[in-house]
Amino acid sequence: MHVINSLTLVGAGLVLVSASGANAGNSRVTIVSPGTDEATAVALAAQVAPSPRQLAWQELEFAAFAHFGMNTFTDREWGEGTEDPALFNPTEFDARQWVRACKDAGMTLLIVTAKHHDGFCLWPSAYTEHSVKNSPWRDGKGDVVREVADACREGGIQFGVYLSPWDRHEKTYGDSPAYNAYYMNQLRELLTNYGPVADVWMDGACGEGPNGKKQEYDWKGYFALVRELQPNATLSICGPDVRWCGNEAGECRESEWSVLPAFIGTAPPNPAEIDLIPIPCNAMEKDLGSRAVLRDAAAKGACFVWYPSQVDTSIRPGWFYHAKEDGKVKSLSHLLDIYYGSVGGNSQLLLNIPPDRRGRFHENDVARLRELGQVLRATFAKNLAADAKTSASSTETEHPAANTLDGDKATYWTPAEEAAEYVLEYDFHAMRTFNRALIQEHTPSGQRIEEFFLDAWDGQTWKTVSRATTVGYKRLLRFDTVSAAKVRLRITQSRLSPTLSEFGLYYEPPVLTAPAIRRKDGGRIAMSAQPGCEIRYWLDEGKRSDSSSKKYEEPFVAPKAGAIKAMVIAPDGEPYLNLGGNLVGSFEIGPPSGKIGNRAPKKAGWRNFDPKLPGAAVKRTNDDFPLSDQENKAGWRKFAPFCDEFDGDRLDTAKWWPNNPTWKGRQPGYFSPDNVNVRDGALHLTTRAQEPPEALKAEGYNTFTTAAVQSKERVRYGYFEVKARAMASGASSAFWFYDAQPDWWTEIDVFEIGGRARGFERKYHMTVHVMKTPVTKEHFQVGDFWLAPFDLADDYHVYGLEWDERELKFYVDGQMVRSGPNTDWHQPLTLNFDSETMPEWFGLPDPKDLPSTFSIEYVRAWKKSTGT
Ligand code: FUL
Ligand code: CA
Repeated sequence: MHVINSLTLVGAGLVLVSASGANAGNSRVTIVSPGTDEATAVALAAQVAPSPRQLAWQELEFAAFAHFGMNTFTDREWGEGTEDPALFNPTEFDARQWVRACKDAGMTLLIVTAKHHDGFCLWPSAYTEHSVKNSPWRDGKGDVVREVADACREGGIQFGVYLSPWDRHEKTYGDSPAYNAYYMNQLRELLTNYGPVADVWMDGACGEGPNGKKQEYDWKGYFALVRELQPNATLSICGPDVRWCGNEAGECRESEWSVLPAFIGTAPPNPAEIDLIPIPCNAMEKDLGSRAVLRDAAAKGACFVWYPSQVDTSIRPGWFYHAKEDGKVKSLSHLLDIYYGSVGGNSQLLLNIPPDRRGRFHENDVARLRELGQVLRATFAKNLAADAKTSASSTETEHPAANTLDGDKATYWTPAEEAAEYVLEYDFHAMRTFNRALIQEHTPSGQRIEEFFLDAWDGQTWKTVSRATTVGYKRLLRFDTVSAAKVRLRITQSRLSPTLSEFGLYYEPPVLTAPAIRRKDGGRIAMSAQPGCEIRYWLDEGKRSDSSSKKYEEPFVAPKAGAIKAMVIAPDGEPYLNLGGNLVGSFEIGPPSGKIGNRAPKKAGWRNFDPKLPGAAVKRTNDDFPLSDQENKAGWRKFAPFCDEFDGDRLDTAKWWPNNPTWKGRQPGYFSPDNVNVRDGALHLTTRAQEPPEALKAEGYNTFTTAAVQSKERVRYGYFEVKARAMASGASSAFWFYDAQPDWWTEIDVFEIGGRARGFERKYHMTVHVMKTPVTKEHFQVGDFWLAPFDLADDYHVYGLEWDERELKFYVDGQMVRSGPNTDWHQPLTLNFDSETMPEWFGLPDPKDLPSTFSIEYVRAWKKSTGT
């Protein structure tokens, strides 16, 4: 450790250093005179801090780049500058769609290429004819920059511009003063006409002008103008605020220092000018800020400056859109690697998404951004260490360790005195399971940590979970899942005293993906999926196929032709993150030839029973088991995620939606959340003679509002029992299960009751549907009804569904009324209660019967102890 107290005079720089050195007033530059020793150099570097502008920029964390322009239409990466403006003609330009996709991923800033190297301007610049104003797009009246700026503001993200200094179209390029004036005129347009600009991105590319002369860029003039017009904007890459990480592949350094030496061995700049001049630094150097680098620079004399890293990379191989790269969008795991390396490695991530010729982000990119955002949100939703009890090996009274858990970057821990090692302990007093950690330094005090360890207590000893070097603004750690009741952070190397503003532990759930299908040696077909998951597969030979799935157990001999498709099913309790994407894998065996499997006649095996209720009704002796199995012969165990006694005064929104999130109801009845109530120990779904919202009229909703409740989780197999009373009107009362995935949509309607619909008063309808499976779009259903000896709307009855891998059984008041073989219902489904208007089945409800209410006293679910 290197402590310096009070005043230290170092060459031209006069630096105040407190004992801990933690000081929010630190400046972003320090001048180090030649011959300064290593210890002094390190202490000086430890106190260099970001400017407020840099700090705000760093907190943006994740930014979007949109390379769009002439190259989009010529399928090139670098244009010549001779392209005809008439080529620029996006057909469905939609900047709001860009912003939505960025927000889905968690991005907070969007930078658009107002002008790339070809000189074509995406705004109608007054200084050139080479712009959108001479394109057919929006009859020459369009302005991409305006629409992007507006969409960003509307969407609540920041807006930035890329303005290439290199210009292959402009005639004055190469005639230095004239071109510099041209460039600054364009900057002035962009920075005065489009509202706040958060970042001005300048690239250093520089070619010869038409006169054969090399253009000398007037960086100082450009920067001064940006400061004048947009004082809060950061100047990136060639500018003094933000440094290029050194590659465009998204690769990150393990030790990323925000403080580095510049102007090594040359006359140091006036510190007051540091925000206005280019910072000489070889961004591609492997090591920019280690002690060795500081020492060598200090020996020659240098200037230590805060110059943080930005990782810029594209979601596709190119910066611009090329249809041939539609299949080359970076994978989710690759993007996560880049995210953790950059945002989690003391850099800002600037990820490029090239809009296509429509002027939209392509579907593949949009889907990937959404997935990325889903994973990040699922991971960082909850700091699992937030309620830990903290302690530290040493603490400065004003900066206790609890400051690292308060969610506030401005508050921090720092030790009372310097030591060889600092230990912070987080005790949860209960087991926590995690696989990600977050550590942040208080950068307004400088960047200090050089090495640290994260250890977890396994009950007997401390085990190191992860080790890393620098932290800076943010360090994210990834490691295999750990369960522990306490962890500790050991800082083993630091410049001056370390500071720590935030600490967090998180759990990233594994993502559910389609099974992998391959042919093994010997020709048999093998499949694999994540641990604990089940694989169901189908054989598909085109038109007719076997839509019922088989469970994959072991490699099997493949049929001669057709395709094999397989879907993954996660175990209950959703330890996997379902991104809603395609969970079906497929494998082509060869051209179809003949039939593979024939489905059994659909009704085969279904049977009705007539237990002559209510005389034979079963008496309840135990609430813990299904009414049909009061002695629990089958070994049922309550399955809490799908149980609800509805005893409170509101719907438990952790479990249920107060509507159907993907369907508004069967016209004319509209599912209104206002018609869902929990009171008097039951859930009530009401249908009313009431006009739905005006805006829905066009979609055919009128006259009636009805109600729906859907489970947030999905479930497969088990025993499901409700005690319910159908509504006394012609609107339906239904208890059903379904899920409509793009490839797989099945449904089990446990009951659909017509209540007071004429002729339906006693009919208890049970129907199972297959809407589509990965191999067939052919819809079929098997349905029937049981005629009750009572009106179903008169009283509460107990209805049950027993659903396992082999069979489906339906119960009323504890007695079986129907059963059938489970040929097709192996998909995890949502549980639903609803009331629909059924104009073609029950007829529209008679307004005299309304409002009417379908009430559910409880829903209980069980699983067999064996798991099914
Ligand atoms: C580079 C440019 O040459 C590329 O075309 C792209 O704009 C990238 C972000 O910067 O230097
Ligand atoms: Ca804090």
